[in-house]
Amino acid sequence: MYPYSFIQLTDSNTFFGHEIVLFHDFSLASLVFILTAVLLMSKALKKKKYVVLAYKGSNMLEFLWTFFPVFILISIGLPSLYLMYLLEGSFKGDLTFKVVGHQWYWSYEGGDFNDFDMSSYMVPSEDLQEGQFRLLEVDNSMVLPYSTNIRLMITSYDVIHSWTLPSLKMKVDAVPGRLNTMNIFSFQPGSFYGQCSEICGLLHSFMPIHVEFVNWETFLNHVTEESFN
Ligand SMILES: [Cu+2]
Repeated sequence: MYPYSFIQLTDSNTFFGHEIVLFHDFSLASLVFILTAVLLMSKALKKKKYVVLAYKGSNMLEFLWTFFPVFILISIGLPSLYLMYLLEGSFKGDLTFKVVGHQWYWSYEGGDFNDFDMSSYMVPSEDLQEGQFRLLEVDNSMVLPYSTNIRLMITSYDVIHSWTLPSLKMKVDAVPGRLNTMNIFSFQPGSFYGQCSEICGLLHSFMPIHVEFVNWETFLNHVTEESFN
């Protein structure tokens, strides 16, 4: 069990996910530091003990109270820019899959091995088997090989949806008439769940995402042997 998963961000299973979590922790630490400093200062000022009656100015003090905020802003801004470029960049990778959002299900297309186009609907609560997650299980989950760079192309058929996997730190808007790309990578096998994250209508809450990361052998068997609708 991962003890902090319940109060912290979920464990990231991808490289840039670690960077995102680090950045989140660092920003939060900076925020707490600033908040504490401001609170202490306002508390100290309220006591009237520190009111300066005749203040002649100090270049050193002015330098410090300019330098420290600028330093904090730069130390937050630089990693933020770095992350932005890291996440924006998409490359061809070893496999390409297309994700299409519909009202209200996802469909996955791929042409690397055999052309397939499968729809992925939520399993209704009454059909759930023991151990399955309510509102998260789908009939056809996306099966991908782990430790492989995969390019996803995300678009929508009708309205804006958002393809989201918190455990992989992925969130890409599916916009009709536009093809968004993002690379997906997991360094371990596993089962990851997500939900549409853009209010898209009546059944918005009932179009979950389920991605299974398996080894290449299982993946090839899945892609070549099964017949997709
Ligand atoms: Cu949606």
